[in-house]
Amino acid sequence: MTPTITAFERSPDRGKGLARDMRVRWALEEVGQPYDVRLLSFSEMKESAHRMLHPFGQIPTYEEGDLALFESGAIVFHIAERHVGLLPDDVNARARAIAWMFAALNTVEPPIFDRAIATLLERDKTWYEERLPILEDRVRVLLGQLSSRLGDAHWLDDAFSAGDLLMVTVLRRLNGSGILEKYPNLCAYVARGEARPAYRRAFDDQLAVFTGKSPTG
Ligand code: GTB
Repeated sequence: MTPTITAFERSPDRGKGLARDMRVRWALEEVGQPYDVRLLSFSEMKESAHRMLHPFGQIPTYEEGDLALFESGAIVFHIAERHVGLLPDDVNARARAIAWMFAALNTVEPPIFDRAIATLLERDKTWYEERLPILEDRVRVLLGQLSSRLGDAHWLDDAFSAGDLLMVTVLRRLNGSGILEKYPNLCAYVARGEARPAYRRAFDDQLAVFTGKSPTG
C-alpha cells in the first residue's frame, strides 16, 4: 500500500528542505518506498479533518492503510522498522542507532530550533541581543561534543542509519549561521548526507512543490 504524507503547500523556506516532511521523504527514498503527498495550507492544517491525524495541527503526517501517524521521528522510526536499510540487524547496533535518533531529536534539535526561532521571531525584542549569544553557546557546546564523538568517522555508528538521517536534517538548520562551519567534520558529515541519492530525490521533490517545476525536468 502506498503511504500518503502531508507537507506544506507553501513552505516558509521556499522548499529548501527545512520543513520536517523532508525527513520522512528522505527515509522513504532511502528504503525505495514510493509515496503520495497531500499538500496543506496553514488553515487546512488547523481544520478538524487534519487534527484527527495530527492533534497539534501540523505536518508531517503519515497514512498507510489503517495506520495514521504524526511526529516526524515516529514516522521515520516506523519506516525504518518496516524496511531494510535504515536500522542495522544486529540488536546492539540497532539499539545504538535508535539512541542516535533520540539524540538528534531530543538533545541536539531543541537548542538549534530555539536559536532558529529567536533569529526569525525575536529580533525586535529588547532582550534579543542578550539572549542570542546564550542560545548560540548552548548550540556550540553540543556541536563540540558531537564533533568529538564523530571524529573522522563517516557516520555516527559505523553504517548510515536513521540516526544519521535525523541528525543531518537537524544540523542542516544551522546552514549559513556561521556556527556549524567551525566544525569541519560536522560540515563534511552533513555534506555526506546531502550527497546521498535518496536525499537528493527527497530535496528535489520538496523544492518542486515550491517552484512548480517537475524534479526531473
Ligand atoms: N515534533 C513535530 C515533528 O517532528 O513532526 C514538529 C512538527 C512541526 O513543527 N511541524 C511544523 C508545522 O506544521 C512544520 S516543520 N508548523 C505549522 C504550525 O505549527 O502551524 C517546522 C518548520 C517549519 C518551517 C521551516 N522553514 O520554513 O524553515 C522549518 C521548520
